This record gives sequence, C-alpha cells and structure tokens, in this order.
Amino acid sequence: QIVAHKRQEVADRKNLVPTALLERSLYFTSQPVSLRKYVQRPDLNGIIAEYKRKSPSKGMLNAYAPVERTTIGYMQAGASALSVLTDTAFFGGKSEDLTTARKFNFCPILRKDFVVEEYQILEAKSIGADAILLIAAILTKEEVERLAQFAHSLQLEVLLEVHNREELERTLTPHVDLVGVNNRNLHDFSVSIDISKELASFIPDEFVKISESGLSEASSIMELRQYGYEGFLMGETFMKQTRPEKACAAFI
Ligand code: IGP
Repeated sequence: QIVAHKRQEVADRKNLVPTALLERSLYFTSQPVSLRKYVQRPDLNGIIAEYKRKSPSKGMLNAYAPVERTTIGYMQAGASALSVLTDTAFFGGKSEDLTTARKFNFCPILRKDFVVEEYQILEAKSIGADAILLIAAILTKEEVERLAQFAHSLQLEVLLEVHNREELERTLTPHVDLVGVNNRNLHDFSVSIDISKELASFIPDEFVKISESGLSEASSIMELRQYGYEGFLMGETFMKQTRPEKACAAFI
C-alpha cells in the first residue's frame, strides 16, 4: 500500500517539478558527509537518531517537537548521525524537515523514505541528504543495483535494509555501503533484535552493519556490538517523549 501510494506521489511531483528542473537545484548542494565514516568514528557511539512524527505501527509519536531543537539536541547529545523521515502520508514527514535539519547540522543525514525510482534520489540530494535508504523488501536486485549506482553518481551513500536472509542474499550488491537489519517486520510490525543477531554472520565485512528499530536498551546495543554492529538506528524511544533530544541525551 505504501509503495503504490509512493509511486503515485512521485508521478505527481514529477509533473510539478520535472527532472531537469530538479537537477538544476543540485548546483546549490554541498559536499556530502560520509555516514559510513561517522558511524565508525571511535569518539561517537554509532547512534543514528531519527526524527519521526508518527508511524503506521505506533500512530502519533510526537506532533510538536520542532525539527531544529530536536536534531540539534540529538547531535549535542553525541549521536553519530541523523535520520529524517520525509514520507508524508504514513509518517507525517516532509522534505522540508530534512532541509531544516540540514541547515542546523553538519553531520550526515539519512533520508528515510520509500525509494522506488531515481527521481527520489535526485530529490534526496537536492534537499541536502548525505545517504539514502533502499529497502530490499520492495525492490529487485536490479533495482537495488541501479538505484545504488545512481546514488553514488551523486556522491550519496546507500544503506540497504533487509529483514531476513532471503532479502539479504537476493539483493546484496557491492554498490551499497551499509547494510541495515530491520528488527521490525514491515508486514506485521513485530520487533525482535534476534533478527540482527541471526543475520550478522551473513553480512560480509566490507559493509558497515546497522541494527534498525525497536532499540530501547543500552544493553541491547552492547550485545549487538559483539555481533559486529557499529550503527544503531533509533526513533521511537526518543520521539515518543515530549523532548526527544533529552531522551537521547539521557540514553547516551
Ligand atoms: C527506527 P524505531 O523502532 O526506533 O522507531 O525504528 C527506524 O529503524 C524505523 O523508523 C525504520 C523505518 C524503515 C521507517 C526502519 N526502516 C523504513 C520507515 C521505512
């Protein structure tokens, strides 16, 4: 349902802002910062702190936290990078949220959205993202390769998200930079960090490993480090609090 909606939305946006016009905006973008490098920095802790207003699984998390205060606070708390949801229909985000985060932060920013075509990668670059997400569950291997190469042509890094071994083996290509294991099953929303543990040994060492979703305990992060995970994508634990950045600081 999300993907069908996304395709329609992208078609509508293309009519409003044709590809050639969007490409012109890229002259004004700055040099991207490497998510891979920031996640691996020994002076930081690998947490990729997410700005997410609502989600299909949890409903409204936080309707009021301003993007500026939240993202600056996340970085001051010591997070390694930011993730910003830009999907409107299901996550209540918008492109401007990422542009706002960009204005106030130097760190890498992941554009969190459902990427199905090149146009969205141009958009990601245009609004100031440093990395994009490709979700194995909604893409073929050919699509992952093509979209990842396109992202690289714009100097954007690629996080490939998988939820099981089938997805990992079907879509993994040297064209991605990081592999994220989503602990949340996107079909029934159940969450378990065992998924990250199970898949760890099947992810070759050249990819930076990220564990995504359902993380709320420092002990889980410590445990996942033993399995080779260096990055930890956390949204809800912070966003469900009135002051997400304070929750992040307390956690770190
Ligand atoms: C964050 P959580 O459980 O900490 O809020 O999860 C992040 O992993 C999650 O928002 C996410 C997501 C996605 C959202 C992971 N993959 C794909 C939208 C699309």
